[in-house]
Amino acid sequence: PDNDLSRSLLFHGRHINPQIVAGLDGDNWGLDDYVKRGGYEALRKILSTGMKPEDVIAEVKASGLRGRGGAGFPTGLKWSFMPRTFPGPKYLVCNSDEGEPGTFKDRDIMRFNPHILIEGMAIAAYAMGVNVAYNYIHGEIFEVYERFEEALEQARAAGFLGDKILGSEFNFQLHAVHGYGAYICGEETALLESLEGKKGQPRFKPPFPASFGLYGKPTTINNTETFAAVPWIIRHSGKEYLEVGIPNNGGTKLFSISGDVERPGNYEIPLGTPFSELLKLAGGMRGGRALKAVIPGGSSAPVLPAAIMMNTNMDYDSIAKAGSMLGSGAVIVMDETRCMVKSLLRLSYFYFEESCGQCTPCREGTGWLYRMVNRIEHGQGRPEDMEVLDSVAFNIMGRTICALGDAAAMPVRSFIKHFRDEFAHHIEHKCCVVPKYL
Ligand code: L3W
Ligand code: SF4
Repeated sequence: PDNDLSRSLLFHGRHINPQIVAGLDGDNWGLDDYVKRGGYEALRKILSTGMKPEDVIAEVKASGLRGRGGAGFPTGLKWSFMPRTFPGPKYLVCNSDEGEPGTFKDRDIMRFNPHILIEGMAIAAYAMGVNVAYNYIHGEIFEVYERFEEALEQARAAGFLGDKILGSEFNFQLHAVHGYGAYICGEETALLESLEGKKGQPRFKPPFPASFGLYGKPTTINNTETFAAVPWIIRHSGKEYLEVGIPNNGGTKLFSISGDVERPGNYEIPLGTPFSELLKLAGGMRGGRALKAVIPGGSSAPVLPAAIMMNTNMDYDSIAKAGSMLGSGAVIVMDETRCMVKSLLRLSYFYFEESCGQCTPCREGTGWLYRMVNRIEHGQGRPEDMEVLDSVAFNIMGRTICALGDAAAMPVRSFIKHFRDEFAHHIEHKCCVVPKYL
């Protein structure tokens, strides 16, 4: 519910949206305010009580925290993949290369609460026996990069980063890296290539980064929001975090709501909250118009029609059951005036433009998809186009090095599945089904 702010774990106990944060930006993101809110207590707790690394991992496992970057992979399990003893360095990497259309949450964590990320990464490093980490920040986000650098300076000066942290034997260096602005650099192995100074192109998996990561060394990569959830889990407990959400979907999640709502922005809610409540938080549909469709988890997730969304809860399992993905939590809301062909055209162009070109099905297929949707939108569609579109999308899926191929194909298949009539209308009548006066 709108007034239950006690469950907001990441944003100082507030739901954040552009209206609320106006005027707050810059006031309370710094170290002193973070410490006043109980910040760095979790790190202090593990270092002063000598909590064992494996106990930290066990707590994260108990929390049910799942990766917030898109895949929803269990975080504690991922941490346990890191070899405990390894001759040579191991690395920790934060994926702040937020580039998924519709997603704008990680930049707000770094903008409004950067120390929560630093603390979360320090705890993760302690748990996995890592001494060096990097935060790879999307290349098109400038002021957030600068703020994070400032927060790093504050943390170093206060002894939360560096050698012998808080008088313990734990050494931890964290560096910010400004990325190159390519969507594909957010794919974890492309990000590693980019960090190494090479062209950001995905590697084959396996081997996974846990065994062959940065400079070929064991590496754990998590999303910004995933690390940011960790201090709360350690300060309270994994069990309490799990109980905030629902089984197998622990804690809160940030949802970036964009599109046809009254108050777009980031909202932090417990996993398992009905979509209808989230929509209410965002002020409802703009202008009182009817809801037509929702992309519930960033542009890579299949689109769902209103009737399904209004009966679905916002958690990994419910959204999967409804036929889509929670992904990174980017909720794109479309009202009755939106043309589904034009919407798909925008998405298809994005994937065509961002394909790194390594594999033929993705490099060529994204171009075919884009060009076909483009001609349908512009009144030159052919009767066989829908079948060809579906077949091209089907043939990309599962046949590429990274998930971008699937991400390009899934929206196409879901738009045609749920809004077939609109595509047929475009092809037959060479115009849009949505009345222009709406
Ligand atoms: C060791 C194993 N590690 C899996 C690790 C793996 C990775 C994580 C999840 O895609 C999704 C994608 C986008 N031994 C392992 C193992 N791992 N098995 O677990 O792996 P995976 O392959 O399921 O996913 P991924 O390649 O990380 C991510 C979707 O997210 N997406 C993209 C969002 C983009 C943003 C953004 O711009 N900020 O979030 C949105 O839905 O399509 O499906 O770490 O190494 N046996
Ligand atoms: Fe590059 Fe696309 Fe292949 Fe991914 S699927 S490696 S983006 S060509």
